[in-house]
Amino acid sequence: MKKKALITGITGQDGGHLAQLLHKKGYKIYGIIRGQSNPKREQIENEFPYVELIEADLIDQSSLVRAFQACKPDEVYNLGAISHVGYSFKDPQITAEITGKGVVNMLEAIRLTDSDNKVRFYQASTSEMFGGTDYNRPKKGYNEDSPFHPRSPYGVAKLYGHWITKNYRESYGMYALSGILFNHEGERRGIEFVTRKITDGVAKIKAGKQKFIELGDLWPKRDWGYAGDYVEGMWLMLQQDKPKDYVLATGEAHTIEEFLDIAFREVGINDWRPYVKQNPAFMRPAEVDYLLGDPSRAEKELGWERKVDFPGLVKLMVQHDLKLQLDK
Ligand code: NAP
Ligand code: F7E
Repeated sequence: MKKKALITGITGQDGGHLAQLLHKKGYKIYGIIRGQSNPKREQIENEFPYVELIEADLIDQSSLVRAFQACKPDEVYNLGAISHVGYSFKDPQITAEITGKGVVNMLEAIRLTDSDNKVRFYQASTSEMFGGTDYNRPKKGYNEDSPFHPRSPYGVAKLYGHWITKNYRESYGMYALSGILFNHEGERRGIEFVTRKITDGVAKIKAGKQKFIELGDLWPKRDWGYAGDYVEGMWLMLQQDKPKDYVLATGEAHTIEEFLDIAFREVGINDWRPYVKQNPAFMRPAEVDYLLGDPSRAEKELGWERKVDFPGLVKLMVQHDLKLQLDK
């Protein structure tokens, strides 16, 4: 019998990588897609013909119950969210509804439909929950026991999702866990995130289609890994005997300036400064200065390892975006 997986956020970056991974592993895959006429439906149907799409929405509990009844999954990956930190300041209430309350809607839908208590549930938690606890950061980076101090409506909503997942595990004995993932990027990353905005801009500048890139603050540090490596970690977490939360990170933090250095050099430009303008529109009411993760537990207990390093990630993204420009 094929194992069945249900993925929310199938149209997003991680949803795509995870669908590819689970397909290779022989899973039957269901993906939740929202909206009357989601513009990404056609793209998903073409790219992942093996994924069966189910219409549902994280803010509509009854649609989730119907989805679970329809596919009866063994594993559930809850990747759906308003995931853009900057946007969450503009629409904090919808962020709370989807990114926060959406998680309890999923857990309740499982409780109502899974009478044998067999479903394994993965919640997409985030390093943004650590946010402003830099003063408290262990030398090796944040780990599963570090204190939380979210700095955005997104981080606050994710913290609710994190604790309600733990609460359902402790209250009902559900196999429910959270992966606390640090930033992960790649060729499927949305254009609204800083890494892809830079690599897309660099490719367009190289192709003569754009003159400069407008960015916000350039000094924040992030622990950036490759999304393809991180979905492997998600899957490994759900294969363990007992549900437990894990941090996935690279253990290295870099500034946006360092990202710019490598990205521009990849197209032969040694000084990016003439090509980058700062625009306060891309700055946030509260910034997270420095995120560094310690993935020791995942490495030791799951045997997880990241394969793509920081320069490799930047180059992979620039090369992908250059190819897109050449193909146009
Ligand atoms: P993403 O590309 O922004 O994808 C988000 C997905 O959520 C999209 O498929 C979107 O569907 C879906 N969604 C939004 N609102 C929904 C709703 N009401 N009902 C159902 N689905 C809805 O995010 P990602 O980078 O793949 O990240 C996956 C998850 O990991 C997210 O929960 C994110 O917060 C979390 N996370 C990401 C990172 C990272 O660095 N990427 C790190 C830590 C945690 P539409 O196409 O319909 O909008
Ligand atoms: O910002 C700065 C920005 O939006 C990174 C999400 O996947 O990872 C992601 O959240 C940094 C911040 O990612 C621009 O202020 C400067 O300091 O690419 P980002 P994020 O906020 O780290 C976490 C782990 C998640 O969980 C989230 O879902 O870059 N920055 N200039 C900019 N950021 C953007 N987006 N655009 C700019 O122009």
